Amino acid sequence: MDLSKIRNFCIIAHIDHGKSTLADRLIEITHTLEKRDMKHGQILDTMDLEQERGITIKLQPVRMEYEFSLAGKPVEKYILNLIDTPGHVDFSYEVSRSLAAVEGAILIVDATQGIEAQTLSNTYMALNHNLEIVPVLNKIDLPNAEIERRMREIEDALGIPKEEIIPVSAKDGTNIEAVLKRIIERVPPPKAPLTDELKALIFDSVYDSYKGVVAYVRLMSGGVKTGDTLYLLNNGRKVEALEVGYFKPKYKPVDELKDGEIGYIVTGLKEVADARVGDTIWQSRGSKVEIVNAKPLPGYHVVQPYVFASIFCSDGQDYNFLRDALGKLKLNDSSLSYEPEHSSALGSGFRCGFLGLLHLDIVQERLEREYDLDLVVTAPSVSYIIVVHKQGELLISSPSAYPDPATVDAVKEPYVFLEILVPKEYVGAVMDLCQKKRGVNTDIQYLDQSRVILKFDMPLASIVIDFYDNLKSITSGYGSMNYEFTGYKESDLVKLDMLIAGKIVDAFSAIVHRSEAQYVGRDMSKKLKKLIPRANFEIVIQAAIGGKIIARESISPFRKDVTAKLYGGDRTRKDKLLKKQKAGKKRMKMVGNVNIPQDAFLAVLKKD
Ligand SMILES: Nc1nc2c(ncn2[C@@H]2O[C@H](COP(=O)(O)OP(=O)(O)O)[C@@H](O)[C@H]2O)c(=O)[nH]1
Ligand SMILES: [Mg+2]
Repeated sequence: MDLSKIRNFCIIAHIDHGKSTLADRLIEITHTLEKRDMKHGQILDTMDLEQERGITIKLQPVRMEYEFSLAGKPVEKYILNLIDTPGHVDFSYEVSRSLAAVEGAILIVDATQGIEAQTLSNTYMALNHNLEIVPVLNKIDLPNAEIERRMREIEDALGIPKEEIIPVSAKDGTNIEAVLKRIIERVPPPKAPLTDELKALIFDSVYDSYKGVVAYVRLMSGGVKTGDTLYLLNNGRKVEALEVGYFKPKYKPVDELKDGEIGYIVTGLKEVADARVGDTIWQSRGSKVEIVNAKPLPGYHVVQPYVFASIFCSDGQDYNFLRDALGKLKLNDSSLSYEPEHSSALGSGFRCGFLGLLHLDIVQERLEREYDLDLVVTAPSVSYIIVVHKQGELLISSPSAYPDPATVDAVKEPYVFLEILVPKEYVGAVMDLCQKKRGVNTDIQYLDQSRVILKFDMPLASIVIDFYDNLKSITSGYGSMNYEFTGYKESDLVKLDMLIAGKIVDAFSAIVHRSEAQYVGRDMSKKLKKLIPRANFEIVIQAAIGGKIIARESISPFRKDVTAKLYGGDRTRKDKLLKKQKAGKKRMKMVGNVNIPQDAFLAVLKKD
């Protein structure tokens, strides 16, 4: 294949600015799919969940062909490989992996919204990868589109000359052809390879129930044919290419994929973890290089989950179903982690790790819908590093793993670089919110005359619950944010225990900042007081840090017998009431001599 006829690019933008819709138009105009095959909008959002929620979760490649006459040359056929990406911060790993597989990026900005937090972070990422950026201003059909103003904004904030920005409407198709032409003109073709070896970068790896593990690859050098014997350089495995092909956007088998192209290889492997993203698929080809000397491509850093929650089945459902369902989800989602956990209150379940709150939400929804499970999911928290006296560091993802406080020298928590974009009149409110959440402001920049970029050094724990909703509400919906994990930092954190009738109830333990412990302890005590039924003795509820009580509530005993009111003869009524009480008891947990209803656990622990 003539490399000069190939263009590889991705589409990046803040969420909802129109990436998937623009991809639809490009697919149409190049006749990659016919109109009748485009049953719905955002055709590259292939999962049901993506369609229903109108968001892109996974990257999705598609190959298009387009005839064009470049700079007065005769009309020639170009191969265009596009990768659509998700806009939400939880899935920025999908974006960074896509960027490493291409030479250019269409950067979309919504003409009604302007630059938002992910616009900035995505642009920086694309520039870091030395990609040619094709700027597009979308939604110009809307009456509130501010074309002039937004173009100036892009010029000022991103340094992209106004004349280069292509105004389009992805919805009604205005100016789409101009985008295609610009890509062919500006995005460089793949570089000529420096070696004869086959080197293919795995930028995604998915599990298909018919094909097994399919590696999505960018061929950096060399080609690959069906039936070839190949090697994975990082894990040393030998695989056979059972099928190779490209994306239309469905799998389209071909005999051979060539140098510079984007396509897929069916590997015969059973788990996506075996064809890990970032690994290099290799073959010596015409070169004399032997596998021991072969150099893998740079690949990707491995992402770690930082947000954790426990998942349990609700009453009467089988734990084994949940285990199998998680196993199947994990086949296609290598960033999901889980390990078994037992809670005295909620039974057997799993402690699961996620990339963020939306990821957690989506996993929960997929488990419930695709596997028909009814789940209890606990409120999310983060992981901590505990420095244990004379023993070193311990990474824990659940407060129940917190060691004896007497042995703890220090506790570290995950921090993020948080970037918030707001109209300037909201700066004060955002500063207040972030300071309350232990954030430290590190920078303030004006994006233009009316909008400001605020940067913070922020504990991740402060933004995992409610933060985004708070930000939206204090900024009348105008604030947008992006964050990036920066590392673990020592903080004054303590383990807060809840005691009921003198006994610690594990499920209620939490790791909190010392300055917040009193407030959280009081709040929990009050909540539990409302939720735990009276007994014929006083029930004391306490919050404690390492044995020191910091909050206390008590539930006074009742004196009356419940059945006392039911005077005399009516035996059946009395029986009914006793039966009802018994049924109620089933969903109680005994803690010492106190019955705690399951509902109390749920009310305190449950997410939402
Ligand atoms: N009016 C109008 N709406 C658009 C245009 N492009 C996209 N949209 C709408 O904006 C929303 C988000 O689009 P989508 O392509 O899913 O955005 P993505 O998150 O960047 O992929 C959808 O409701 C689209 O129908 C456009 O040019 N004009
Ligand atoms: Mg999308």
